[in-house]
Amino acid sequence: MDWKKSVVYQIYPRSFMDSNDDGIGDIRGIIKKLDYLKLLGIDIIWLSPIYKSPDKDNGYDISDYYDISEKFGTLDDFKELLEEAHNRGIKILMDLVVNHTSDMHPWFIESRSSKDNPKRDFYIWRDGFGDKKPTTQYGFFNEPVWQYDEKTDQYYFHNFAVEQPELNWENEEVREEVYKMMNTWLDMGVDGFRMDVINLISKPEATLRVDGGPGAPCENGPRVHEFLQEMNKKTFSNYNTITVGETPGVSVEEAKKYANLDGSELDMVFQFELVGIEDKGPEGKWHTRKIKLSDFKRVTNHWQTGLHGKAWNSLYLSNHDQPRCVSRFGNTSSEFLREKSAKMLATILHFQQGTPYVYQGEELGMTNYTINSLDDCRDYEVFSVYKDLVEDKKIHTEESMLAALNERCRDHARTPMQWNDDVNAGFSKGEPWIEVNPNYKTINAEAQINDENSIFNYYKKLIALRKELPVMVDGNFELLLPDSEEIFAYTRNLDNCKLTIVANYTDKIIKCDGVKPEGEILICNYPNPKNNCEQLQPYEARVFIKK
Ligand code: TEU
Ligand code: CA
Repeated sequence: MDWKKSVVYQIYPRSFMDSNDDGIGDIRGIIKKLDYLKLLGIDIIWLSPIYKSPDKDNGYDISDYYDISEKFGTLDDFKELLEEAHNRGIKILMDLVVNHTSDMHPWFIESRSSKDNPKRDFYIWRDGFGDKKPTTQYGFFNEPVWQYDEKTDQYYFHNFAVEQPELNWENEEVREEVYKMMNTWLDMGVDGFRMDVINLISKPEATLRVDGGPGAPCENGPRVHEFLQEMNKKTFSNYNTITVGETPGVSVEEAKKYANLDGSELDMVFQFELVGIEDKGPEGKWHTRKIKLSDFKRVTNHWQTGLHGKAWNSLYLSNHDQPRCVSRFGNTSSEFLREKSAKMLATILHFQQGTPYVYQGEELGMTNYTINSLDDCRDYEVFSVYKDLVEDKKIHTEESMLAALNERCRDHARTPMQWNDDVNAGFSKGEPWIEVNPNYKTINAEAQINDENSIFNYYKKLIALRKELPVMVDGNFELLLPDSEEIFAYTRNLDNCKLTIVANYTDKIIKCDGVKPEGEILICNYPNPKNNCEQLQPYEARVFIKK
């Protein structure tokens, strides 16, 4: 399948479109909006999880891999969505969450019932170290990774919520169950998978040791490539699919194995180096520091040149776990700068080599909302992190934590899609499960679709250009002015075609004599740009093409 020319659009179903006014987005809502996505020009939809789930982590805790959550609809609704999408030439990727299940999954209910239950070994159980946990390790939501279970006097392992126990991939029966489930969805016509934390499935010994010591993170464990090659052979290589692995902590060297162009594992992976640049120290990602442009470019360059000709990049600045990219990397201090910086960011991203991902609302320049207190938040992570950093470890005060939440909380991405200026932004007539960003009166799809200068129509152009210009897909990448804290510039070259991408990353008018672009203007986020780079307007992005 031609995923190298494709653009993926991520839908977070509970916040996309509500068809029955219960305040929760659903599958029939997505069907209603397929023409909108067709208009934007995307090729593939990635659906965040829609399976049965107690929703401790918004569907990333699955209790039945074979059925659809009643909140989102029925299996028949899903089959209709598949058909309607396919009729429009749009593919659908399901979210595959198989590092862990819900604690309400029948396997776990059985597993915890007794030490000799046949499903005991489906999960990871260990004795304590004396009366302490096997290790003192903390997981992704700032909670201890070992949870005591009184019934059998042992601990089970979880990197995420307590209600997300981790599957034991060493057990062949577990792997076979997962492959069987994947093939069921592939047989139904699903076009592939986005694989949740797929590089955590093989746990290194140092993670699971029982000595009360610190433990170790379980990224890229010893058997992960063996497991993925096995999965590849037994499932998706027998179909025409697209696969993308979510791989926190992956390095360029590891990514070359996961996303090797030889097709032995996955088509591509999400790296976290870029979105995590500043996430150092005991507060992790919970800070208010901004990323330095030179760092941003260094990481981009590392991945662009590192994978070129060897593996394939996924390009993203936002998803359901990240704050809104225009708020984080752009400028929302005025309507004008929001529009310019949103288009500038899109330009920088879409001209790189890889498959671009557009997260719902990004194409409208949707922004973070204001969090005034914990009551405004819905995400499990907020409450566990607050307890750890504010109450237990006192690394944050209430105020500094609130400031960090306003920068980094995952709920920023999860407020409802802004369709129009009607009640609840046209998302639902009922009370939405999470508040609508009040700026929907000005920022909404309806206002942008018919405005030829809108962010929406700018994305539409970028998406269309990828299909027209082989240099966007296959050209090499060369970073210009690596040390500049004002300008993001690079070239792409293929055969005799050259693109020069130049962007002003500041809110000021600047001079840019260090770049001598060749050819004609291809696209720009300001009207009537000059055919040189001598002066750039705030957040101006110009792309030149020489054929
Ligand atoms: O995310 C895993 C992940 O590594 C992070 O993006 C994580 O959400 C973040 O670091 C927390 O601070 C995936 C899903 O995308 C996320 O929504 C789930 O909560 C998580 O796995 C567990 O399934
Ligand atoms: Ca609904």
